[in-house]
Amino acid sequence: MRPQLPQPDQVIPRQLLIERARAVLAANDMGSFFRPGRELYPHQWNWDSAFVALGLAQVDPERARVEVRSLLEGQWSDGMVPHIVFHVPAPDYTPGPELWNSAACKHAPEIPTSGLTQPPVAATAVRVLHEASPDQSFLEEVVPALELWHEWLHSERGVDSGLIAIVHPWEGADNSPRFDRALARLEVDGELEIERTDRREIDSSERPTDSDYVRYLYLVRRLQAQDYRPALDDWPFVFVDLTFNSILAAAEVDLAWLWDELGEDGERASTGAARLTAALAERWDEAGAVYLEDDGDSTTADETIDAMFPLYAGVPQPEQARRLFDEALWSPTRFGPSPEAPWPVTSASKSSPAFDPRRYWRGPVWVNVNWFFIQGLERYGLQTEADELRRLTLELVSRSGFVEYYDPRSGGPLGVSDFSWSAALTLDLLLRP
Ligand code: 9WN
Repeated sequence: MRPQLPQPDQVIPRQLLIERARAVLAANDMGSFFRPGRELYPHQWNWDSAFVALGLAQVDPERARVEVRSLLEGQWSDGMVPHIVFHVPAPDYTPGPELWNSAACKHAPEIPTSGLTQPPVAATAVRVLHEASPDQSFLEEVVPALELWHEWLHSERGVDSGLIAIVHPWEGADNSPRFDRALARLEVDGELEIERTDRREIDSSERPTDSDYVRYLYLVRRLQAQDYRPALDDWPFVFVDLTFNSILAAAEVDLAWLWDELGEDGERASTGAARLTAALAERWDEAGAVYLEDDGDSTTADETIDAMFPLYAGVPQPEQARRLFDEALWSPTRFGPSPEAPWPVTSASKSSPAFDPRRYWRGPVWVNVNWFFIQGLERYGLQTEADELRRLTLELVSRSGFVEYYDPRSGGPLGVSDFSWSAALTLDLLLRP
């Protein structure tokens, strides 16, 4: 029997939802960039800005273009687009520019930035933007920069399988249980060296632990000593993140499409997409109906959404996509709706001992994650399934507002309130034809 799903009794009218989403974005607009949220995130984050540009494509494409330009202002000369760009001083955020000290690094731009990157959503955002509001000169301006970033990901972070690796949890879903084992292997001693501003306004039960933070900062210190360019064979945290790789695979297809719009050959990007897709396909696990990570068996203890992300990049065969939906994404014991936790998609499997429905990437529902899976399901023609996930996602934001993440049991708000990407992706879900 199907679990009892929340009924749309509290859904607010579509027009009002659009207005509320736009109001959240207006409040987070810092002029040249959007902060992710007022309480915690005063700077520009990489994939947050791409999501904002993607959502704004339908309502304010000019502002969306400004967002992409300002993100690319932080690009390093070797191609990396950093995970944070510090456009303005904001002493209330740690770790801030002084910890990263990008000025000391060979490839860094003038503007202070972090030394890591984040999932490359920007090419996808630029494609959505161009489809909504074509602007050839904007493409001429930004496509070469995106090309450089993607090339850098392959050359700097490529591993033997053809996939790419991340070198810090901040390049992915911070405290996801999928990083636990790799983080536990680090030989770290010492105390937390900074005051954590993240817990001033957000309850500590919703954020990463101190033990996680000690490890994050230990990695930053060591990276800094190497200009943030570690040799992968000599680095203690090399994680082949399927989420990152799936997002890159889809973004490569979008980048090739953008080159085509410019009348140029996007051969490198198409080849990159094909290589990633083929390597991801190798990770299919027939028994678990999901994809396996490098760092162990994703059907064991710490299974997370990572195991399903190749759906977004169109990696599964149609029959594998069907199984992935039935047996994992919508399974009441894994990521789907269940009587106790009716809101999908949980960021960690409910069967995982690490599942924690309130703590950040360890169980709560995220709007961006749902957005990725909606795109994936639609790609496979699983329209009823995509529509149901879209309906539940819209109902969640209607009930609880555009917050950072949601408790899958109650649908209640968690983390930062008035969170930019939750608002922006709602606009996309509601308005993109
Ligand atoms: C560290 C801004 C960012 C998101 C990340 C999310 C979180 C920062 C944090 O917030 O990361 O970069 O303080 O934990 O994990 O995905 O981009 O919204």
